[in-house]
Amino acid sequence: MKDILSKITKNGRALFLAYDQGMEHGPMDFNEENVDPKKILEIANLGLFTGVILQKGIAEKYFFGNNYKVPLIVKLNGRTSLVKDEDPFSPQVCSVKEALSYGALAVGYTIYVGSEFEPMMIEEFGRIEQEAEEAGIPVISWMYPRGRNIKDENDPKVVAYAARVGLELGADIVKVRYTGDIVSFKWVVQSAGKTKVVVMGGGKEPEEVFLQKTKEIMEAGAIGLAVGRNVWQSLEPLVIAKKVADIIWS
Ligand code: FBP
Repeated sequence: MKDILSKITKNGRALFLAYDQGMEHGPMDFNEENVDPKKILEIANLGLFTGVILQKGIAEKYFFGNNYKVPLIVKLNGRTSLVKDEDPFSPQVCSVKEALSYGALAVGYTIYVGSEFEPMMIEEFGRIEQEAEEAGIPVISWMYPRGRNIKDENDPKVVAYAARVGLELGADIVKVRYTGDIVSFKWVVQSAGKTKVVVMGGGKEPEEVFLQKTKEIMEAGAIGLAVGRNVWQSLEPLVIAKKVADIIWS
């Protein structure tokens, strides 16, 4: 397991640019500019990011063969927001082998912890974890408590449980939601043990709120962020990315 994360971290810290929202939310997240994957890859490639997260289609059609220096992380499962099921399931749409063929240096997978389909996702993740281990690449699991059994997705107890499940299942990094305060988030990080923690960005917030949150997340012991909308929905994506990077690597 030595140094398995070194290709998608810098000095043990991470800043990933997430761009799988076109699948998860649809183009309503985008404007004329950021609807174009090429524009996002230009942002991701300017040196501040330690990874860009894409679904397979964009990895194949925009990343592959274009000599981008930013490490590619391929998201292996996905779903749309058009399905309004209370208990979500996110099926695998890409194999580890296919992700590697596009140049992936890591793979990601969402588990909706607490969903009635949790067992299927855990099983699928187990297989992916094994294949990634054989290929020598890290696995990031999006650990999202969701479904009828989850009363509050932000409940620190539930987020800590989700982070712990990531450790139990062998994830190298878990991506979780910030619980809103340093004390409760420290417990989330502790619960993840040797599995590293990154935090999802969420919907666009005022810059100062987002930067303050970033400081707290780092103070609590996370290794960084996997952020999308708060960067590429900004009028100046590189300016906010630089501010976030300065906090992460301070
Ligand atoms: P954002 O920073 O834009 O929130 O992206 C993080 C992310 O995890 C994406 O990878 C994913 O598409 C999205 O959030 C899923 O969010 P949700 O399921 O909460 O709508």
